Amino acid sequence: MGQPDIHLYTAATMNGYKPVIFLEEAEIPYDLTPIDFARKEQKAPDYLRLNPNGRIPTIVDRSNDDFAIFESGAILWYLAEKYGQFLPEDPNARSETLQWLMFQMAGIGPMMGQAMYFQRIAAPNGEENPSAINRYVNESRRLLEVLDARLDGRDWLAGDEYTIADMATYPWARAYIWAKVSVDGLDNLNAWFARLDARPAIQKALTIPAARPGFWGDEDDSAFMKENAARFASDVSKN
Ligand SMILES: N[C@@H](CCC(=O)N[C@@H](CS)C(=O)NCC(=O)O)C(=O)O
Repeated sequence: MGQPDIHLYTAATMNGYKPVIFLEEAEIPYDLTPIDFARKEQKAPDYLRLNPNGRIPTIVDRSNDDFAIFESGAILWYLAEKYGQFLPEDPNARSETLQWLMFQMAGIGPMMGQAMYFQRIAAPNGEENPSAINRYVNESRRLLEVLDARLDGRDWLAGDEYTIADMATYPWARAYIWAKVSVDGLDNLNAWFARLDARPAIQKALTIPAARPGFWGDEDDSAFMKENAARFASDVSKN
């Protein structure tokens, strides 16, 4: 057997899990290079040629002249088109999928990312910023309420099927414990979490390239929190 078409560069983070979820759900063969942030592998010149933003994830499609794709939303979109899965054909359902994908990329991800940063990295490293914490936690909660309202009477975010919008949104929204954002009273959202938690492909994907149970609140996170904050200590001191 030759090499698989798709080569994935990723790490065990919310954005990093997204392409893994697609590839596992669609049962597409792929191989993987784990990127080690502690060694700054995401900033290495060879990697920056693939991903000018110096972040993960990235895929390279060997069957398409080693075409490289960065930005996790664009990666999911590319894979969905290449394999004809998880992106509806119907124009309106397709547009809805892309609307909710953009909502995740531009809203849920950045806001919950900042909520995490100020509480899980800046504060333990001696930078307390209550007004930033309030702003990002409140905005994250508001966005999760938008998801909850959208999921009223529906199983999935777009059209009537499971799509790349669900795949993109799940790792971020599901990490509400790690972001210290409450989902109390958001019954539709919690039911959607339960539907996705139960999928074998998701369970597998969340262990690749490594499991991070602290993100989902499945373990005492104090050791994980300390280790995570220490990895970013030098970035904080540069601010
Ligand atoms: N908008 C980008 C964000 C990617 C991103 O922020 N990745 C983080 C991990 S979730 C990363 O690579 N962090 C390492 C760094 O900032 O150096 C995407 O969705 O792909």
